[in-house]
Amino acid sequence: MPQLIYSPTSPYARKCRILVRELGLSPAITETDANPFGDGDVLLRANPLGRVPCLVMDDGRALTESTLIGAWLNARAANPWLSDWDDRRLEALGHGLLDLAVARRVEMVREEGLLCDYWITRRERAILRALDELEAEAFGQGDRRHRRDYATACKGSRGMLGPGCNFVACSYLSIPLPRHTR
Ligand SMILES: N[C@@H](CCC(=O)N[C@@H](CS)C(=O)NCC(=O)O)C(=O)O
Repeated sequence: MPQLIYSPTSPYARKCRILVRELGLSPAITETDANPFGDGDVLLRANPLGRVPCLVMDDGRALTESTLIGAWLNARAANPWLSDWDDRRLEALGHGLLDLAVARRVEMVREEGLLCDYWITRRERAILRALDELEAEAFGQGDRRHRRDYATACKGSRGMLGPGCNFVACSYLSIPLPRHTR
């Protein structure tokens, strides 16, 4: 049976785990919890990159990118989600947003004197630009709704990979950071 190696704190893994459930594939995929920073055998044997998520297929070969895993899961579903070029465009934007959100978090949880304002501010500016664009596309130019409304709109667009990815990115961005960060 295919095995999805994940960590509960990884938003990339969360994307894949949501898809497993939404696509009705839970009975056909086993899930194994592995902290990537523990460098455990199970993960390193499956993925030389040492990252989660990682999906080990029946023949033992592994898929090591969440977008690829998502496409693989979708291809196996009885009722696959829409994934045309426009949806893939939105998914790529959401995936980039997730990369920025994770990079910002990594910067912000460094010890006090190691925080780098340049990188944090650079990530934040890009996150805000991406959210502005996604919101303008969803609601129309000039419609200044609350950020939460965009996450809710994405959640409402079930059945499409792009909004699904953007929903996970928005939820990850709303997680509070530790106290010593700004
Ligand atoms: N591009 C990869 C990113 C995966 C990724 O960076 N996962 C993080 C957890 S959120 C990880 O495993 N980090 C461990 C490391 O970088 O050593 C994907 O989309 O799956």
